[in-house]
Amino acid sequence: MKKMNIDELCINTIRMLSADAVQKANSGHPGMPMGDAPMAYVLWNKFLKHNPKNPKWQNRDRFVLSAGHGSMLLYSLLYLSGHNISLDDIKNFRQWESKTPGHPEYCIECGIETTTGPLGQGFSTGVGMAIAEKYLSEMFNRPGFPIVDYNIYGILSDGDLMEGVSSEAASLAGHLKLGKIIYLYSDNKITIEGSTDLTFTENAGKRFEAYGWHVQHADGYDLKEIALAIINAKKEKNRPSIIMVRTHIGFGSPNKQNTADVHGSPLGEEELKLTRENLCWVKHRFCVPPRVLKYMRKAVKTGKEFEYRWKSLFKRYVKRHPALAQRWNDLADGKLPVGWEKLLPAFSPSDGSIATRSASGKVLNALADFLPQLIGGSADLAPSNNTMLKKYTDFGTAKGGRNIHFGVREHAMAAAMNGMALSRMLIPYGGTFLVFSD
Ligand SMILES: Cc1ncc(C[n+]2csc(CCOP(=O)(O)OP(=O)(O)O)c2C)c(N)n1
Ligand SMILES: [Mg+2]
Repeated sequence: MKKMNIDELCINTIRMLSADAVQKANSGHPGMPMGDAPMAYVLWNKFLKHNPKNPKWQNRDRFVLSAGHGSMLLYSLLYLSGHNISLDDIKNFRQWESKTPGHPEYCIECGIETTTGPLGQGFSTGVGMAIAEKYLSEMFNRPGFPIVDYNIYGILSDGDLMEGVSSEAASLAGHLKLGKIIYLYSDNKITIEGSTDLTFTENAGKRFEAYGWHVQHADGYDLKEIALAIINAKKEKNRPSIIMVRTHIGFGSPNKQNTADVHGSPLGEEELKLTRENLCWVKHRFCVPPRVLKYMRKAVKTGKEFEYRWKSLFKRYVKRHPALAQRWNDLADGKLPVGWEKLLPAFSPSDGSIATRSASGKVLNALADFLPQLIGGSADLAPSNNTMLKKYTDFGTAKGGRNIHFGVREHAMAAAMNGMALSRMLIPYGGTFLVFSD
């Protein structure tokens, strides 16, 4: 076998584990993991701050595979970095009740941050995760105590950028200056029906610039260039970042690379064999070289250290800011203040009729002072939906503001609320008129 350096070995392991699992299931998407393995590897190996042995650790970076059809990429990364996904789980890809369904399903115990598959949703859910990060950091961080400080990373595909919901969410994220977002877009110029020449010829980078994003370009096979772009994106605090990464779907497959054929069906026994030869991967099915496992499992050690350092910080925080620390624990445990239900206004038929939106507004305002985790707004209908928390300022303009002006962006609002709820600390709400769902 050709001598490969450790990076090549790890990347090819991800590629071939993904292609083998899809072949065994006789169903799935090998092309995206094969093309995107290098950028995903750089991100997970060099940047992602997570603890595989405690995937719930609150201050972890979030990773969203918005292109959920490429699920085998995520499962390979989770397995290799020591999360609760085994090689047997990978061999069970797409089987009934397996941990590795065709598209990732929310399972924080396994490190899966959100369900994805409907294109554009992961992108937009990530925007909600960034809103949560900003709100929580404004609530809890004090000088010398960055209790909340994490990035929201994501991998996107052409479909993610074409879906309308991501345009709404991108516009909102740019407006709100959600600088913690760092998305890598797999610009492979292929979708199911063929070349993007058929459907998608705009200058997406310029579009994101116009939304107020920080836009960079990188070659999907130049690991240094990808790493540098992520470093730059981390430095950018006031704009969300997108890195337009030129990739090749099905990289390594001699006859299917750069074709739509490799998007959504197994390579086939013959092409799988040729791909192994082409990548100098004359190894058995589901082969994970021990060196690769050892190298990538260093995430277990670094993950423990990340969390340990954060816990030490939190210990000092408890002493210095005991009330805030108590609030943190309550929010993290999902505890509501004792007797909160007594705060609810009572409505009686004898008081006359009241519109539900008006009753809703009274309830929200009665609870707001006691539930700092309550945050939300409306898609430009606050005066009508009564979503405004009257004593509070606007999210994004004043520190600690909690009235979110979603703008006329109902789809983004819905997805962003999911992202906020996934913090498992906040209780988001959003208002519009149900009839618009028609
Ligand atoms: C909302 C939504 N519509 C349609 C689909 C079906 N679908 C899955 S992948 C895909 C497009 C594939 O192209 P791309 O997003 O570029 O992914 P790649 O083939 O490059 O991996 C489509 C239309 C979907 N998953 N979600
Ligand atoms: Mg594509």
